Amino acid sequence: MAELYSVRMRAAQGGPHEKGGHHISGAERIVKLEEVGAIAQSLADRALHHSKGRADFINITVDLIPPEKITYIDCLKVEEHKTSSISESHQLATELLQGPHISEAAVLKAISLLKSLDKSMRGAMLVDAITGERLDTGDRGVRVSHMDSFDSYALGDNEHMREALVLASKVQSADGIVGELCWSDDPDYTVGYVACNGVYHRLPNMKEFGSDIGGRVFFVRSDIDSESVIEYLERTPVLVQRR
Ligand code: WAQ
Ligand code: MG
Ligand code: MG
Ligand code: MG
Repeated sequence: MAELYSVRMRAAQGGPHEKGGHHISGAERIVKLEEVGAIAQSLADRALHHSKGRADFINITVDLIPPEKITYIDCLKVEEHKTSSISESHQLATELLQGPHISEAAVLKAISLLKSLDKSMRGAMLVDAITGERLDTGDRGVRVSHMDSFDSYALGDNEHMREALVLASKVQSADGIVGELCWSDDPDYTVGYVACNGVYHRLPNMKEFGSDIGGRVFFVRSDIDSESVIEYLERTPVLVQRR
């Protein structure tokens, strides 16, 4: 099998993230050697032409993934929903997520955590699926990385959706994660989603048009060791397969 490389980009404005720069964009792919150059170029272009502003710091990292380190998972099933307001979307998100594994209180807590952000985080919050208690520390959040789809173009030509579906599929495949809530930080993109029970529920009107604040919450089972979940999400290479 051809050797695969992880190509990852993160970009900020006002200097690097670790020196207080404002996060503009992050994206990544897993590709064959001969695609590395073109993908690195397209990731750099994306950071330089982003609706959140032009990056003045761009970091691109490339590393080889040994084939035996890759985990293959199935893509979530997609369901589309229609709503006519933000409150209706948040209400529907709550109904879809709540169940035996996730309490209504935890979802309401998660929505209010996302709504009260005054700037977007780079990663996701971890929230206890029953109590709603926030489990991650610091303000970076958990950054899901080292994932791509086998056949990315089969997932459609909406880049936001393709990337979100890959990320959400990896997140739901983690042992101990039972749900996710997300909306974009891109000011012109108000579609968000919730994921649970093998389904990616697409929801319009998840935030105000023009807002550059978005975020993600991962709902975690109380009995799970969050360090091993974080290790899987941040470091284990995953390729998502069409089902
Ligand atoms: N790991 C964890 N959290 C992340 C990651 C990541 N790799 N990337 C982004 N986030 C968090 C971070 O807080 C961002 O501010 C927030 O999520 C939103 O990221 O049409 O585009 O990349 O079906 O702006 C969803 C709907 C689009 C797609 C989501 O998110 C559809 C989107 P964005
Ligand atoms: Mg993104
Ligand atoms: Mg899971
Ligand atoms: Mg974004």
